[in-house]
Amino acid sequence: MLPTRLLIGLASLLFVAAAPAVVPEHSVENGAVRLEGVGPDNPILYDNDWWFDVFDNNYLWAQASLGHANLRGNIVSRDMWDWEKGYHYTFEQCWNDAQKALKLARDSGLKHIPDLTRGSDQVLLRPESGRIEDTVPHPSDGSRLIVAEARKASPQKPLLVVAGGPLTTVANALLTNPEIASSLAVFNLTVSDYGYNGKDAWAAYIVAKRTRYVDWGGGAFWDRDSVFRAEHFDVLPDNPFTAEMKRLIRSDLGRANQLGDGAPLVWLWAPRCWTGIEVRRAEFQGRALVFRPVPPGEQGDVLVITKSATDLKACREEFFRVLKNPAVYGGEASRLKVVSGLSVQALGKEFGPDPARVVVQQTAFDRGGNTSVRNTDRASLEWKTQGYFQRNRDLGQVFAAPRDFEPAAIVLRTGPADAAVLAGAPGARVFLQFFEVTGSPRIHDNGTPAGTDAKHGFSKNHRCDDYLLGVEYGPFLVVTGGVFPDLPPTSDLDGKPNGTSAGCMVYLRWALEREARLPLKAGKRYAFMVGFEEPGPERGFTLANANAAGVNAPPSLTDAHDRYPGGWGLRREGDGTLPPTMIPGEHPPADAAQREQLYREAVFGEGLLRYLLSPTTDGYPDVDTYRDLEFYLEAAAAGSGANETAVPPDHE
Ligand SMILES: [Ca+2]
Ligand SMILES: [Ca+2]
Ligand SMILES: [Ca+2]
Repeated sequence: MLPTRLLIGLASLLFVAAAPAVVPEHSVENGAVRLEGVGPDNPILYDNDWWFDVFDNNYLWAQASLGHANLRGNIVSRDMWDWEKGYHYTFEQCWNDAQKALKLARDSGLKHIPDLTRGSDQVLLRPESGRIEDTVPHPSDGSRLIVAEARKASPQKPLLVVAGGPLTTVANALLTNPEIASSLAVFNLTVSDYGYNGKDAWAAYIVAKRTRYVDWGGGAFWDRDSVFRAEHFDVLPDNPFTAEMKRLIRSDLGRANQLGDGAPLVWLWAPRCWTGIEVRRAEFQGRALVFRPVPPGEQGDVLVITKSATDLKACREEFFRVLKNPAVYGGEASRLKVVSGLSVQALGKEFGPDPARVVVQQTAFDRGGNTSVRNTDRASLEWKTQGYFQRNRDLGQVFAAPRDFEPAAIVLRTGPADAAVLAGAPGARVFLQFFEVTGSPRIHDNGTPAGTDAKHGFSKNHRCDDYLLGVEYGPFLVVTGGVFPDLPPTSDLDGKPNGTSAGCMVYLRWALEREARLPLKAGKRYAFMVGFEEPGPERGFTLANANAAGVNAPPSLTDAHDRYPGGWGLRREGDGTLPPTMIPGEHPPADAAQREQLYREAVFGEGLLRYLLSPTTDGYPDVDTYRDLEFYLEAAAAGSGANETAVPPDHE
């Protein structure tokens, strides 16, 4: 006889196996469909069979090129047409199609498009028993990529798989690793009865039953010429990537396929594209997957967006809003290079700048206060009763290049007060980013000129809410791989100051390997910025700086109070929302959607989204307009070693 505990275990296993699929949490707000935990910054995997019969990859890759999509991979799955007769197409035909599409995009200046990954090349066969768990899986690099990315995601912020081909690769991931189901949301246009992407119907059935699934059309297809016509594409700039789209829309295939498998993509960035949603039940019938209406009071499996609940004009507008943006094909975002090659070294409390190496410097610093860089993990974010989670922050500084040079290192200094080095900083990975700064700064007094009180900031002085307009920050280089040195923390693991100051006022040299150096031009303005690459508990440190925000003088960037008229301080906070959403209370709001919004605003965007978020002088509650970091920007010394001279620091 089996022990009771094992019997209970078996019973719960059986229950899990027989449980119906989870219908994605959804709502319709102001005529637009919303899915809980799904937004444009979720990680995305794109999975298709053919790459020149629809425009989906064009739209998604354009978003990736702009840095607006967290695209984690492109999977090629085989077109399963006529599989019963030995397959009509080979896997290699689909693979070659995808390779051609990728080359076309890259040749046309698009950046940040991940390489291709090989997905499934054979259908999943329905087992005799009809039970999903009896299906024999055929894992591939593609299904393993889905598993790996789903493990990094969460039920609150799932991995989105946008599929435009058979769902075989996704189904394999769910068969080999059923535990990823809750961190996944899958979108497809299946079109039964046994046509289009529904040819591996058993795989589609597995996905519909095992994870959150949204189907556009529910079995229907686009009407010819209904979203796009040839003349709509005239607004696009001319390059090989757009020429191919202009060709396709003039063909019978393009006129028939229209938005193809791309309905979920435009909706993700423009929710008004979908105006309504239906819960349906997925059933395997004969050899096809069908989406049945759910009788009142009974449970469904999947969400269906019907053609009549799709705003075709909104879909078209969103598509061209993105594809006509010249930045897609080589703008600011696509200039950004991310390379490794940073190392950070603690120099001690004394530092003698070497005049032969230092090209530009700012030596003044305030003797109190915490100006923090931090990247706190979600679970450890501090709640502020004013109504927000304390936001993660990168800090930086604008400077003017007095001559042509290649920066080889920047020396910065930890701050004077109790948050100088938090317990989670030593050993954490850090980055150094550079921007080109264009335009002419103008101070906006935020409606509080001299003689009135500031609206935010740590004092009521009128300067404390002033920010800068008229400048743009073009990111061009991120150097990763630095490790924060092993300085003694100034607080304990609970964030309580421990009364020590060995980590305060310590100089740190952020040095760039030769491959990570780029030339700067005399007379131009640039900025640098530092931060932690990954979030963690108690992950923060402060930077020494001089701040004239508390000076009761008229707004000016060049008066005697400004310690460095060549530039100003900068920050990047959370997802960049300004001003942040505030829902005051002793505790975070109970409403899950509100809480999620506050989390989203407090943490950095994923991947490149963070590095492409423009910095600003306008933070909350503090501004950097009148702040200058203590910094020493060093050029590579021609033919000399790295030894320091013993000149005392130039402090005033
Ligand atoms: Ca397809
Ligand atoms: Ca003001
Ligand atoms: Ca300044």
